[in-house]
Amino acid sequence: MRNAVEVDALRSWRADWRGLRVAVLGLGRAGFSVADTLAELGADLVVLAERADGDLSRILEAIGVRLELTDLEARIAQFRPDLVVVSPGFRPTHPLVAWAEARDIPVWGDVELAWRLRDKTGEAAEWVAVTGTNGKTTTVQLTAAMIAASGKRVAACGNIGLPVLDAIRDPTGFDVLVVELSSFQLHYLDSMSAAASVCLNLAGDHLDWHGSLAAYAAAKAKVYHATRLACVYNVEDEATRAMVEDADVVEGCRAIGFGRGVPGRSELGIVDGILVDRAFHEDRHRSAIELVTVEALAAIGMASPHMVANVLAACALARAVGVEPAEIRAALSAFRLDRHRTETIVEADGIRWVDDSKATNPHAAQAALVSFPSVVWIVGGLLKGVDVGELVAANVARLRAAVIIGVDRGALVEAFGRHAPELPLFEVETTDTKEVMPIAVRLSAAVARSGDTVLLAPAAASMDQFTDYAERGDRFAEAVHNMLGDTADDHQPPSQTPGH
Ligand code: UMA
Repeated sequence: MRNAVEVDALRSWRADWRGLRVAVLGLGRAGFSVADTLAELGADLVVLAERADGDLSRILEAIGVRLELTDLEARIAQFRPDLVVVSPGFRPTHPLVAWAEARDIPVWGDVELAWRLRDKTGEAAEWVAVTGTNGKTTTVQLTAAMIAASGKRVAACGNIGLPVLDAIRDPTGFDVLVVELSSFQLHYLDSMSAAASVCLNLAGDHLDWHGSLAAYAAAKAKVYHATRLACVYNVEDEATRAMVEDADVVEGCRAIGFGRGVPGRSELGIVDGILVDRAFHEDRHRSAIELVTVEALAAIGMASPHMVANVLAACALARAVGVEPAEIRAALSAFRLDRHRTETIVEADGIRWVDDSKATNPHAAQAALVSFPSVVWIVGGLLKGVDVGELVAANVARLRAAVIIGVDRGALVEAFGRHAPELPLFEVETTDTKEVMPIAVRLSAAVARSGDTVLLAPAAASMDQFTDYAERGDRFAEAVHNMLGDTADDHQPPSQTPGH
């Protein structure tokens, strides 16, 4: 057995992990990367999960790691771990997490473990850490593209899909990791000291997991802890500035603001349609340097207010780690947005069909809704304990009708009843995954008029009826094409809606 102090001293790939008794909670992407890494380091492991993917279970067996799927509380007690490493999906109130905490057994997330093992290839990569309620993935991709344009070896990892431990163990070796961090991962992360960090914005999300908005905000604020060079915050979101003010950072670390207005000193902003830097620039007291024009962003479908904010944040992070303005411009001119983010599926009979399935919370849905003047809104799914009343109230004027999908329809029906009693409202009651979108699309088509946008912006998670937001968006697009009677060959290629 090793005590908590001995476990805390394990801070390098070359530390002695052999024989350390570790219970790994969860066998998804994160849990597998943890088990595989610790097996390589010679730890004594058990993986505990309520459900597990068959392929991963077989690989685990092949590398000789024990997996338990039942009686988990009894198993963890029998095993008596020195350390618990938890997957992000486990809530802090989960009985296995509570069991460890009650016994002062350290509980780390997979990213905490990755931080401690980051020196695997000798010299550790710099970390650039990105969180926020919305825009994380796009900002991570933008930042990574800018850093790559400067000639450095860079990986985008974390919540974006590639576990950080996989990036650390990649034989290529990286100079910089741009790490997307969810509030779940941040909750279980304490040691990280990033070169540059950002919380893009803060709005209610994942309240069921965290228990309260205060707990969610506290998790997000941890992104700034011990940052070395630049804490980047959103000047238009007071909560993010307050997080930086309260953060305990390495001496000499700068606070850098970004916003869509004219920038003050140590800020990035916009002057006469040009994104400029008044932060990482010798003469910042008197002048700013040009990064890119809003017009150039419009050409790649990234001129909407929230996209411009993401670009500014990415520029701030990239500048913090030494990327030059010309390299930023080169990266942006080649950049393409991912699918399911205000993606125009097709325009037919004056009606535009738009997939923003990525809008898994009200804040993201709001960013999509403001882009269109007249909307038939397909909304709903798993609301995760978040209140949708404000979102409905703020958008009544732009709505032609609403089509409600998902399991949490009651809360939406109630919100529309209260804030938009006159609005035509349709409910899709089926629970059959294959049927939801065809019905929603038919209902939308019946009510949409020329000039309208039919917008899938659910403001909710997808797991009640779909595998993930990508499947939800794909089924929407398929249903639209089927209804319009076009064939796979004459589908318009996916594009982002330009200029909003
Ligand atoms: N499990 C339990 N009990 C629980 C929760 C999970 O037994 O209460 C087990 C499941 O049986 C399964 C495993 O844990 O074996 C799944 O773990 P997980 O839910 O933590 O998911 P992973 O596959 O490990 O993926 C995680 C992130 N998932 C979550 O945060 C829910 C992925 O983010 C991330 O890409 C991946 O690690 C690699 O870092 C996804 C996500 O939905 C994209 N993120 C949320 C979001 O973006 O809104 C936060």
